[in-house]
Parts: sequence; structure tokens; C-alpha cells
Amino acid sequence: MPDSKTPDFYHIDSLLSNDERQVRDTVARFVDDRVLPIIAECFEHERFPTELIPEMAELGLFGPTLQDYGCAGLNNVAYGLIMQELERGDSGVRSFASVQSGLVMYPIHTYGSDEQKKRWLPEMARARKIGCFGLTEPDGGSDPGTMKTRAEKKGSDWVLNGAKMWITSGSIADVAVVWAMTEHGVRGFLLEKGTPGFTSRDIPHKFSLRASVTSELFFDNCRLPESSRLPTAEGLGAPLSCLTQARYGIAWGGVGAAMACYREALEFCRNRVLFGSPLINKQHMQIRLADMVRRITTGQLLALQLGRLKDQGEMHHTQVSLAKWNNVRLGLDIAREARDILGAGGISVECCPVRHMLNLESVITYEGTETIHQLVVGREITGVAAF
Ligand code: TGC
Ligand code: FAD
Repeated sequence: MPDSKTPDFYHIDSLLSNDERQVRDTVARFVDDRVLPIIAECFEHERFPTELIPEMAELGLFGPTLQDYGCAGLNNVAYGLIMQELERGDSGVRSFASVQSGLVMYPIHTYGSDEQKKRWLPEMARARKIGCFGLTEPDGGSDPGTMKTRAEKKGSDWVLNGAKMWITSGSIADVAVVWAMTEHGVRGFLLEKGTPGFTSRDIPHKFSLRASVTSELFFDNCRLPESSRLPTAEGLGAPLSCLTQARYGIAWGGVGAAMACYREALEFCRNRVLFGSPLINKQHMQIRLADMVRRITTGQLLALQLGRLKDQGEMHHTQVSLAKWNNVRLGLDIAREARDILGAGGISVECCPVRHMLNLESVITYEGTETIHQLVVGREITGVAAF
């Protein structure tokens, strides 16, 4: 049985249903057996482990909360636990699942035509088709309402011009959900690989999310039929609603990464003997470990309550902002702390904290930077937009 609970200082396990626990333990086993043995090598060599994709599909990890179309129809707490466990493995693996599920299958399921849903969702649930989500542009991601990518109606077709940047899974995707400005506001399009004028290029030299593909997308007079537009996605609220799904998962993922770093730091402190006794005997070390447990416990409770609200249909996107901000921040801080606790060994990718630390530098920026989420919460409590 994998150890998918440590730390569980507040017996949060007892607040889960049997089904939720079973989902978590299944994914934990997958992460322990299949992700952890290879992930340091993937990170070091900047390789996304595509060989894991079919196994993740077999476990039902793509679009797991969606109804029908070969999806599992799980609740949102179970989905969160999946994301927690995947990110305990690596943020890159969780990113792939987040994008496929929350940023591609979700908009097709929510805003797509019957034909689009039937064509893409079963294939994406089985990972026979991979998706990516293009919102961010080279001139700035925090303010997507000012996007420059344009779609113009020409006869019965659309003509797409522009570029997207920092797109997870961009070059390996069979289909890109592309958000573009039209004369009627923001609209979403399903752009297939191989469409004339559509090219991609991977972004090299990343020192973060190295086990993940990140690309630029270019659209040069791409001609798309009306049937490739997501018919009910109208306005900026549509892509932002997708971000809410992915941010929700990241709120759980940040805790997963923190749990991995805490466990490694605790183990190290048990075994490292300095000044005549193991590090766990030192008051200062106990305070640092206790502080990690304090932060992880608050993150676990926040994520669980957020999930329960989401399952009751009562979650507001500003609550997701607070949770993404809090839980990625605690993940990043705990990863840095654990890296330091491990001493010199902590700078090696053979230990997990430095990898999580570098990954979380992306996670704290993407899906809305920490500042953006602080300002979202600020706007909610004051009524004043200060972006
Ligand atoms: P604003 O006026 O606030 O909103 C426009 C309309 O959208 C609604 N809305 C939301 N709906 C659902 N979920 C949300 N999170 C929403 N946020 C806003 C809002 O109610 C409004 O609706 P309506 O009916 O009144 O029109 O728009 P704004 O232009 O003021 O922007 C606000 C701001 C700054 C919060 C927004 O632009 C923002 O979130 N910026 C950050 C952009 C971002 O997060 N980009 C992420 C790109 S994707 C990515 O990073 C993937 S990483 C994937 C991985 O590898 O895991
Ligand atoms: P900018 O928006 O230029 O922000 C620069 C700085 O200004 C930040 O510190 C920000 O917090 C700060 N700032 C912004 N506004 C304000 C303000 N009003 N007041 C004060 N400070 C402010 N995007 C996608 O569309 N799809 C993807 O799949 C995707 N995957 C990604 C994968 C990786 C590895 C990374 C790193 C990014 C990915 N992104 C993706 C892009 C990501 O969403 C953007 O990087 C993010 O939204 C921030 O945009 P930016 O990098 O252009 O920074």
C-alpha cells in the first residue's frame, strides 16, 4: 500500500469517502511505481515521459469529472486527489493531465457542439488525441483581454492570424483550443495539427518544468470552417472558466509537491547525524518540520473544502484564486526549505526538493501569477479592480 497520506495531522483521510480514497491510492501507486523511478532522469534530460500517457489513460485520469464520452464522472474531490498525487510525482506530469482535462476536454464538453464532443472527447479520454490550450501571447499573459490573435470571418470560414506563447503540450498536441479576438469579442476555435499555416516550435533552455513540453504556436492565415468554432464560448469569461478548472487542480497539486518535499526532509533528518545526534533531535529542525506540517495541513483543508464547495455547485472562482495562491506558495516555500535542509545533497536532482522548487517557479506564474490571484481576491473583498 503506497504511503499517500503523510502528513495527515488533522485526520483528513477520515473526511474522504471510500471511493475518493481508492482513487487517491490507485494514482499514488502509479506515481510511486511508474513516475518516481524515471522522473529525475526526465527532468535532467528535458524529456516529457510520453510513455506514461497510455497508462494514465488506462487509469481514467483524463477528463475524470466529465460525464459520458468514455469519462469516469468522478467528483471534484477525487479529481483533486488525482492532481495532488500526480504533482507529488512531478508538476510536469500534473500539467499534462491538467491541460488535457481542464483546458481542452472541459471547454469541448462545456462549449462544444455535439459533433465536436463525439469526435474529440472519447479519443482524448483514451489519450489517442492530445490537446493544448492557447491563451497566452508573447506580449503578456496576465491580461488576456488584450490579445492580438485575431479571427476574421471570410465567407463561411474563419481566418486566424497571430501567435501564442508558453503553451504546454503545444508541439505534441493533435488539437489546440485557440482563443482569438473577433469583431464580436473573444471566441474559441479547435485548430487541428496539420492545418495549413499552423506551426509550432518548442521553447528551449527551460530550467523549470523540464519534464513537460512547452511551445510557441503560430497562425499564418489559417483557414477554419465555422464547425471548428466552439459555438457557445462567447467572451473572455469562456477561457477564464477553463482556467478555473485547471487552477482548482493546481490548488491540490501544490500540496502534493509540498508533501513529497516534507517526506524527504523528514527522512533525511532522521538519518543525518550531526554534533552527535540525528537532526530530528535539534529544536531548530523540529520547528522547521513542524512549520511545514502546519502549512501543508492548512493547504489540505483549504483544498478539501474547495472541492466540497465545487461538488455542491457553490464554489466561486475567487475562492479558487485564493487556494491557488496559498497552496502554490506553500509548495514553493516548503520545496526551498527542504532543499536547504538536505544541505549540499539538496542541490542534486537525485533528491526531489530542487526539482519541485524549480517546477513550482512555473506553477506560481502560470494559470495566473501570484500577484494576479492576490488582486482577484483584493477586488472581491473591496469591490475595486486594482490590476
Ligand atoms: P473580468 O472582467 O474579471 O472577467 C471577464 C468575465 O469573465 C468572468 N470571470 C471568470 N469566470 C470564470 N472563472 C474565472 N476565473 C473568471 N474570472 C473572470 C467575469 O465574471 C466576467 O464575466 P462577465 O459575464 O461579467 O463578462 O476580466 P479582466 O479582463 O478584468 O481580467 C481579470 C483577470 C486579470 C483576473 C484575468 O484576465 C486573469 O485571470 N488573468 C490571468 C491570465 C491567466 O491566468 N492565464 C493563464 C493561461 S493558461 C495557463 O497558464 C496554462 S498552464 C497549464 C499547465 O501546464 O498546467
Ligand atoms: P506578464 O503578464 O507579463 O507579467 C509579468 C509580471 O508582472 C508578473 O510578475 C506579474 O505578476 C506582474 N503583473 C501583471 N499584472 C500586474 C498588475 N496589474 N500589477 C502588478 N503586477 C502585475 N499559457 C497558456 O495559455 N497555455 C498554456 O498551456 C501555458 N502553459 C505554460 C507553461 C509554462 C511552463 C509557463 C511558464 C507558462 C505557461 N503559460 C501558458 C503562460 C502563463 O499563463 C503566463 O506565463 C502567465 O499568465 C503570466 O504571463 P506572462 O508570463 O506574460 O507575464
